Amino acid sequence: MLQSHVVTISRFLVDQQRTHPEATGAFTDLLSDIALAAKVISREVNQAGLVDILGSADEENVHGEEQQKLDVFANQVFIRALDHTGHLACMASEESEEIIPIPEKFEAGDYVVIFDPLDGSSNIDVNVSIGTIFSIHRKRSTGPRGVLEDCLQAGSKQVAAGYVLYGSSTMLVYTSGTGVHGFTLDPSIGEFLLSHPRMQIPDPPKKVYSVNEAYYTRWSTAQQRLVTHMKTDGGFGSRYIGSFVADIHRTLLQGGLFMYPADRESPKGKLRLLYEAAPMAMIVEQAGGRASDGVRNLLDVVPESLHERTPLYMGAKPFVDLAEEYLARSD
Ligand code: P6P
Repeated sequence: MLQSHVVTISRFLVDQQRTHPEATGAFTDLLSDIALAAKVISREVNQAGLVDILGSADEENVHGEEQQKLDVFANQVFIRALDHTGHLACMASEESEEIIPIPEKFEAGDYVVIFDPLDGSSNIDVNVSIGTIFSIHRKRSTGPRGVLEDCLQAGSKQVAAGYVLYGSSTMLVYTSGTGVHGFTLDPSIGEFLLSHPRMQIPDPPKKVYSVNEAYYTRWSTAQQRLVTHMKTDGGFGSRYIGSFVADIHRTLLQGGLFMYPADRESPKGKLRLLYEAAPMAMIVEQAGGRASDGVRNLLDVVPESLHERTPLYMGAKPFVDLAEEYLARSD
């Protein structure tokens, strides 16, 4: 029996569009296309153990990392769901060195979508939750189609941002600047249903830090002092899944502080600014939290290249403030 309060993502997007008289419907269509891609990827991810899609694709992505077949599949699904809609000026993906132009045979539009099609793919074979992350900007260049500069915008310029978490259930979480909204896929009807309206980091937040402590010896003294404080007199617990989308999703729901610091071997950390840090920073800030590179707000960072990395600290505001305070102390 259909409950009266059931709201599909399509219904939600149409209702949201009504609050913007100037809206043309392009954004609504774009989010609907992303939701479709998410359903297709979710189906494959959830069957990964059942069909011969496990294991690596014997190819390497732009970062020299062994490409899992699901990475390749998810990248293609995202591109094919969006490239013909007439809403995009161009795209960019973790799996593609250069920007992805809209084929000449298709009309181009005003939006730019930058995405990580399947983050955490090294977790696929051990059945740990993985995710898709997307960032949406408006085209800034004056030409007919998008160019690199349209992708190299500060996170504060994002029109919207979101992620899909392929976990015990598949969730799509997004913000377009008026709150964070979570939808859970009901596979029996193939619909994303509103399950987490207006997500807010709890206040008081749970005292949990989330970082890979295996790199402790590579950290700065200030970073070492921060984590030592949190695990001793700070009274924090620790949770680290090792899948960015899952770690951030938990942080949104419970509070805490997620960190991927710079270290001696990775002076900019591991995570990417454009399609990991910036979209999640918009979401976390819309949920009442903060996101920093350790020194300044992540949303203020202007990217210089598509795949640049950044240290990142995101979660409950008091804990990000604490991290910046410790990191500002000289060694
Ligand atoms: P580490 C997964 O490989 C990933 O890209 C993110 O999802 C995750 O947060 C991070 O790397 C984990 O990295 O160095 O702790 O294994």
